[in-house]
Amino acid sequence: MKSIIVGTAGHIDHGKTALVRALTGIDADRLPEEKRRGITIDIGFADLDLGDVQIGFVDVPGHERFVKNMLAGAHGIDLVALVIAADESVMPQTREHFDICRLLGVRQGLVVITKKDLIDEELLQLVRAETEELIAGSFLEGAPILAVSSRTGEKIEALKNALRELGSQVPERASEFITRLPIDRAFTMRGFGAVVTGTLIAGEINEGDELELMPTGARVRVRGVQVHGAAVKRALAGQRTAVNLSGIEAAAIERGMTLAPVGRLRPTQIIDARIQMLDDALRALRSRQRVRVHVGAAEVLARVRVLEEIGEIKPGKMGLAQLRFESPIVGVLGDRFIIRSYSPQFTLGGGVMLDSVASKHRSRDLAKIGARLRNLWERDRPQQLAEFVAGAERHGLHRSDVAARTGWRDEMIEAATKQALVAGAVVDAEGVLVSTEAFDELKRDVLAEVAAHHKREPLSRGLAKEILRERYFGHSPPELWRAVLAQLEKQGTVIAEKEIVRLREHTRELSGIDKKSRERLEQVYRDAALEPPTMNEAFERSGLNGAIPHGRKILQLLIDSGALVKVHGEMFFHRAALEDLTKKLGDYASAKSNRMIDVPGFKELAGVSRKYAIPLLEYFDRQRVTRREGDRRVIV
Ligand SMILES: Nc1nc2c(ncn2[C@@H]2O[C@H](COP(=O)(O)OP(=O)(O)O)[C@@H](O)[C@H]2O)c(=O)[nH]1
Ligand SMILES: [Mg+2]
Repeated sequence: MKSIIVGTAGHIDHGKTALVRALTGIDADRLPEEKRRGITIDIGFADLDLGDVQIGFVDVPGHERFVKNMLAGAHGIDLVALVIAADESVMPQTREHFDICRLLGVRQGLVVITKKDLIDEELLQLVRAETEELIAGSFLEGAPILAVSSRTGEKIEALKNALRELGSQVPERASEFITRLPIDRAFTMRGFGAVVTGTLIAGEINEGDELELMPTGARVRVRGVQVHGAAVKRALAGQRTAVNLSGIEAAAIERGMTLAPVGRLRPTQIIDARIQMLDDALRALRSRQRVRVHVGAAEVLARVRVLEEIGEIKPGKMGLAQLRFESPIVGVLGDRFIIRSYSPQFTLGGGVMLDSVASKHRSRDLAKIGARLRNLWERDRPQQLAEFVAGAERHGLHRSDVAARTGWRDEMIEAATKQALVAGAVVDAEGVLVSTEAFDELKRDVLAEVAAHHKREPLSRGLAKEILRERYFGHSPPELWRAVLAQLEKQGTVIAEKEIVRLREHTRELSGIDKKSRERLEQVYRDAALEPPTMNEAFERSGLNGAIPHGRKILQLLIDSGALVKVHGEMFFHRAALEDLTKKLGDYASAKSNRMIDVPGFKELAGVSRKYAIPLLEYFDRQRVTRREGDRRVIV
């Protein structure tokens, strides 16, 4: 069994609500005011079981003042029933609703000419002709046009058959998208608490699910689910769904909010989109213009920034624009929306969301942005993913960032990522996706920076990692920095030590004077043997005391080359002295059966005072030459 949503559309008083009643027996006008005035003000619902096809009807108001409400119901429909009264034929809202359906990307439907009982065959032919003219060249061209009477019931059965037939052709809703229920009603039901309703446009909702109410992010739990007025364990995409929620008051929920899985969607106030203007839009879309945007069941005000060189999108034209919303919305790549003028209100056009988590663009980047956005629109999923990643430049994207922009399920993201990786468009930097281009650039910059450092300071061992990280990765995730460094190391171009990075080929070249200084400094330590001077004394003795920073670098060179060993703090020993002592310890041990030595014994053996004996012993412990046991050491 298949569930589809059928939306009515058409001018006021053309018999939409009467038609739904004739088909289903349900009066979709549920508000007392609607009943009193005999007009539809808000969207209403009814359902019809046609055996293999279950239809959820969304009946919309035709009055021009309530287009806003019409829009809250018109998104997410599978089929439109465009209703035209035989006695009035095509009227302004017939056109406006039909335009809206086209802009929302509705792909299938039929035309119902109502009130057949009021006119003769000749007039009916005229209405048919006008109808055909209206739908020529649109998705409805060639669709069934049925003349019926809701009053007499004439041709209502034929209409049901046509709906069943069309319904069976409606493609299954794609399963690779995360659950989304744009909310069109929220109310309190005594004994149950908060209930919301909407068209489940993707995914499924199960009893017991934990969901998130967007854009506020409030956590809610599903206490119960109803589809077509009956309790079910699970609602599926394409069904009119009522959800009983716990953890929230109905008063905190508004039409236009969206129920979604926890942590997947992201509230946003800037989107990039492709806009299609209506041929008869009263004016062009211009930058800084304030508009009403209807997305899902929501209506939000926004400022326009046209992303085209000419600075506007003329009636009948298509173009790119950024919308900056006055309050947060949620949406993903491919979501459709309608744009209406602020005041007086009329429909200007519609759009498709491309980047739903966009940032402001610089004018000089327009060409680049345009190319990117067009790719988002035209390409396949791996390329779309690569395009999002490229747009994130040196920041890269986590998979969750991709999810927020696309609404794809994890499996879809994984599949697209794999293909983008194989194509070489993106790099997986320890979980962060970054474009191959940005990754290579980062590597080049790091290399250049390290090389420049070596040039500036030939005696320095390398550049502090922290400086590099801050300079190039200050605003990107830490994974990216680690991945770039790891890659450079793997390629063998750089060597990363504890805190510094250097080029592999970097050798510190010494001037003639420096070479002499190094020899003298080494000699000072060699001569001092097991009683080395303090660092400053050593600099003094080797004539380096006038240039201490320089002396330190030379000292570091001696340490790096292994000539000097740091034993404790600023206490350095010449390696030869340590090797001699190690040998002496070995001889001492072989002469003793228990291989033990205490501090006085060690002082005597080494011929040093306690000041040197303790650091030396601790050094030997660390080197596992000795092992401490109480006051004494075992010579290992
Ligand atoms: N004679 C006749 N009147 C109809 C028919 N369908 C609807 N009407 C009447 O037209 C008026 C408007 O109908 P309604 O369904 O409320 O129109 P809506 O505004 O498009 O929902 C009501 O008075 C209906 O009784 C029909 O097939 N024949
Ligand atoms: Mg109505």
